[in-house]
Amino acid sequence: MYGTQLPTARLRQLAQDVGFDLIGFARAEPIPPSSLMSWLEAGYDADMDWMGSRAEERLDVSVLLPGARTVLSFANNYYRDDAPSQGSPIARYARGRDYHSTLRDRMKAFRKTINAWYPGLGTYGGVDSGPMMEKVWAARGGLGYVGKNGCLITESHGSWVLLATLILDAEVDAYPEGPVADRCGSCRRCLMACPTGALVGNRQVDARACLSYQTIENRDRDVPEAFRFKLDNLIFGCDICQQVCPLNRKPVFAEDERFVPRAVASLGTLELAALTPEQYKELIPGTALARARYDGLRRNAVYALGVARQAHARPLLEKLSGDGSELVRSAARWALLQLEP
Ligand code: B12
Ligand code: SF4
Ligand code: SF4
Repeated sequence: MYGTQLPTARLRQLAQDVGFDLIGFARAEPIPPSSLMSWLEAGYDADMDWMGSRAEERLDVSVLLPGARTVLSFANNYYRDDAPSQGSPIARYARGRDYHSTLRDRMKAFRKTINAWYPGLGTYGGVDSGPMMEKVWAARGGLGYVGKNGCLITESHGSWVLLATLILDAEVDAYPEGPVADRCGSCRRCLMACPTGALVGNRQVDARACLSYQTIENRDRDVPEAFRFKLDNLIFGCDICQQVCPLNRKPVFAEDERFVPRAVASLGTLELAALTPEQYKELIPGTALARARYDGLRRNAVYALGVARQAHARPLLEKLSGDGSELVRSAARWALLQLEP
C-alpha cells in the first residue's frame, strides 16, 4: 500500500483538467456478491461469459490490484440533441468518437500526472470492458445511484454519462458519508416503456431481452423474431429507458468535441443497410459502432427496414437477400416477408 493519503481536492482538479465532468472516491471494499450472483444465476448475462468467469475480480478489486485502497470513478456527459430530425437509429452514446478511447485517453493523462506526483503509486484502470463493476463504484463514490432502468443516474447530468474506473493502492483524504438518495420513488416509466420487458425489477437488466445486447453483442446470430419487431428505427443500442426517465428531462448539452456526432449519425436505416465495405471503412472505425461489425450493423438495419415496412426498400432488400453474409441474407428474407400485404 502507498504510504500517503492523497488529497481529493487536487485529484478533483486534475480530473477536470484532463476532461472529466465528474469524479468520485470510494473505499476499495469487496462488493457483496448477491447482485452479481443472482443476475448470473438467472442467466441475464446471455453469452457474455466474462461477467461470470471474472466474478472474483469483479467483486474484489484487490485481486486486480494487490493493496487496493480506493476506487476512483470518472464520468463524462455525452448528451447531445443534434441528430437528424427523424431521429438517428444509433443510440446517443455511440454517435461521436468511440467513448472507450475518449475516456481511456483522459484516464491515461490522469494516471501519467499522478504517477509523476506520487512515485511508486499502484494503479489499475478500465473503461467498460474492464472487469470492474463500474456502476457500483460510481454509486459508492457518490456520483449517483442505480435507477430502475439499470443505469447510474447523476444529479447533474441524469443518466447520460459514461464511466471510467481507476483503482489506487492509496487512501484519499475524504470519502462520501453515505449513499446518494434514490430518486425513483414510485415511478415505473422505464419499466413500462421498455419494449421487450428487459427491465426485470431490482434494477437488473436481462441482457437476453435488451435491444442493446441484441443489436451490439449478439452479432453472430439472428435476433430472435419477437425482438426484431421492436427494432423500429433502432439499429445500434437503445435509449428508450433513459429517454422516458423524468430525471433526464433537463439534460446538459455536451460541448465536448469528442461527442460531436460523426457523419454516420446522419444516416438513416436504408443508407446503413446499403453500406458498402468502402463506406464502412470510411465511416465506422473510431466509433463504438465497430463492435457490431459490418455484417451485424447491416443485419440490424435490414431488420429495421422490415419493421418499417417501407415499399421503397424492396429493391435493396432483394439485392441483400443474395448477400455474401448469411446473417444479412436471412435478415433480408425476413424483411421482405414483412413487406407482403
Ligand atoms: C453488461 C453490460 C451491459 C449489458 C447489461 C446491462 C446492465 N444494466 O447490466 C447490456 C448489453 C444489456 C448493456 C446495455 C447498456 N449499457 Co452497458 N454495460 C455492461 C457492463 C459491461 C457490465 C454491467 C454489469 O456488470 N451488469 C451486471 C449487474 C448485476 O451489475 P450492475 O449493472 O452493476 O447492477 C447492479 C449493481 O449496480 C447493484 N447496485 C446498485 N446500487 C448499488 C450500490 C452498491 C453500494 C452496491 C454494492 C450494489 C449496487 O444493483 C444492480 C442490479 O443488481 C458495464 C461496464 C462495467 N464494466 O461495469 C456497461 C455499462 C453499464 N453500460 C453502459 C451503457 C451506456 C449502456 C447502454 C445505455 C447503451 C445503449 N444506449 O444501448 C445500455 C443500457 C441498458 C440498461 N438499461 O442498463 C454504461 C452505463 C452508464 C450509466 N450511466 O449507467 C456502462 C457503465 C459502461 C461505461 N463504462 O460507461 N450493458
Ligand atoms: S435499453 Fe431498451 S431494451 Fe434495454 S432495457 Fe432499456 S428500453 Fe429495454
Ligand atoms: S424512469 Fe422513473 S423508475 Fe425509471 S429510472 Fe427514471 S425515475 Fe427511476
